[in-house]
Amino acid sequence: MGSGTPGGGKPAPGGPTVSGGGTKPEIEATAAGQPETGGADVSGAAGVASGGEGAGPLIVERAPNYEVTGTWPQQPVALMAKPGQLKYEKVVIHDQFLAESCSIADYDNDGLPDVSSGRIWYAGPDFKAQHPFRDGHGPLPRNGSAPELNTGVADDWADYPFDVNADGNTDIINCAQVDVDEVKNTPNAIGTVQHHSTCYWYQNPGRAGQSGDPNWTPHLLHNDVRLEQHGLIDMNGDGFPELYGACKSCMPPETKGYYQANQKDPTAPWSYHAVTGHFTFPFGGLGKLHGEGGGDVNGDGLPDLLERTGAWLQQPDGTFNEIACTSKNTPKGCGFIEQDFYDGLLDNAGNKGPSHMYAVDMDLDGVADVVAADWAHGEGLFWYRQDGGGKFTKYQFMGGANPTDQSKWGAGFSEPHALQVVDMDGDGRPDVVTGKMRFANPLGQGDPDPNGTPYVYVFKNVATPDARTGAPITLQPVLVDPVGVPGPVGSPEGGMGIGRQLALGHANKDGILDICVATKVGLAVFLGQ
Ligand SMILES: [Ca+2]
Ligand SMILES: [Ca+2]
Ligand SMILES: [Ca+2]
Ligand SMILES: [Ca+2]
Repeated sequence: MGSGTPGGGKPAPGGPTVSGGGTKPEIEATAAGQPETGGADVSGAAGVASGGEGAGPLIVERAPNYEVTGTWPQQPVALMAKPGQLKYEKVVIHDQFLAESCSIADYDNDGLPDVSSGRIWYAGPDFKAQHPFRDGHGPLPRNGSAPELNTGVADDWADYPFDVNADGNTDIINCAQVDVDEVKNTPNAIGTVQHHSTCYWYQNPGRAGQSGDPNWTPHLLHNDVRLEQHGLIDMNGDGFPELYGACKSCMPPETKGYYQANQKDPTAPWSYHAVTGHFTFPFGGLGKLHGEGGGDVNGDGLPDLLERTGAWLQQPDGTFNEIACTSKNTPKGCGFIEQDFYDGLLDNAGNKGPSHMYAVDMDLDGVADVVAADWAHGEGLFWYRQDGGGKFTKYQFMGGANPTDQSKWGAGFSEPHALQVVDMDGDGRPDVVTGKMRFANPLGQGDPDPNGTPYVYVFKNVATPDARTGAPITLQPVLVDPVGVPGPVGSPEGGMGIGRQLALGHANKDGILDICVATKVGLAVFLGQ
């Protein structure tokens, strides 16, 4: 084990100070990852915020939500989820490299979901009308040449829709890339490119204020947000999401954890809560780390943090510790389940790890399992079945792009740099959505099969045991893109692939879950049928 081994790290000094700590979330024990079925008429779905001092939870009316994610299955959704066939209609919005992430929400409150990506939101239902809402950059180079290590890096590595200030207008949380000097390196700047390692939330002025597409007011969320995967997760169960990531210069420095808003002052910066011990950031201190996520691993109703070396268990008072668990809650109050949730092989840099990680009950036995790729720039998809005592058995469900693996698993690609776990077809069983990120690194950086087809797949969770591995379930690949005779790789017809983050939700109002990807190939929505 290299640097970053928690055993060699320090406990998070002081422990996270979770305001409103001890607020135990009420989490339904229904199939995790399944979209909340909120009824079709809950526009204005209420979020619950702990606001008043000692006054109990404050009900806040937030804008309706159209996205779903495996790290925050309790979030209310504006539409009742309906079963689908895992067949998709592909809508290519554009074919440029403008961003590596997208989001689904109704930004103009006309009742029709829209899509945002980078500095622009695209109005539904056809996503043709473009509405810039911030500075940023135009098209970036994406032919795989070496300089693209710096020039081919978008200022949108993750974005999320959320009505941060509870005014009924959905805002956009945007996290930039982690370490490239954007002033020197990012071409086609439009105004100010969002500074590396920052997350901002952009305040939606509302429909009347959107006329002429003025820039939305930016509010700095935090200026030190590293690691290549982020996601929303409600760590304290108050209905307001936290954002997971890693901080380089917070105190203590070089840890993985999460960022939390002050709901009483929504424009204030978010505070960082270190969860893990110290990790030596790779490449002389860069934040190019991989693999983070979360979910309720030990079934106490409190979300826990996942990263490549194990699961960090949130304690009832909101703190974390690195006392290793030998079995469930043994010793009492233990906070760390040591388990490599990646290939565990040494890498010189220490940046290796999975992509987005989830604690979801995959085999519906009542115990949360973990889903993780082996290496975001490599090959192999896995889930880890947890027994009742916090021990994990690792099951593969896809390998690499070579013919032998393709034949064995029914699919094969490298670089699953973004991943989601959600019940996509409404059968109550959580499915896995991922694909290949084209040119996650430019050529010559050691990424396998760099010119391979950038696929998008849903892995359908079926109750049949997997004869190949002995797993109690099978994750069957269902090809989303490209279907039919593919066009040239690098064009939308050759496959969109996935970006740094993918979004699942309702891009139209038929209730069947859709997929949004923003990649070096372009921006597309896959409408579930
Ligand atoms: Ca709309
Ligand atoms: Ca708002
Ligand atoms: Ca929260
Ligand atoms: Ca399970």
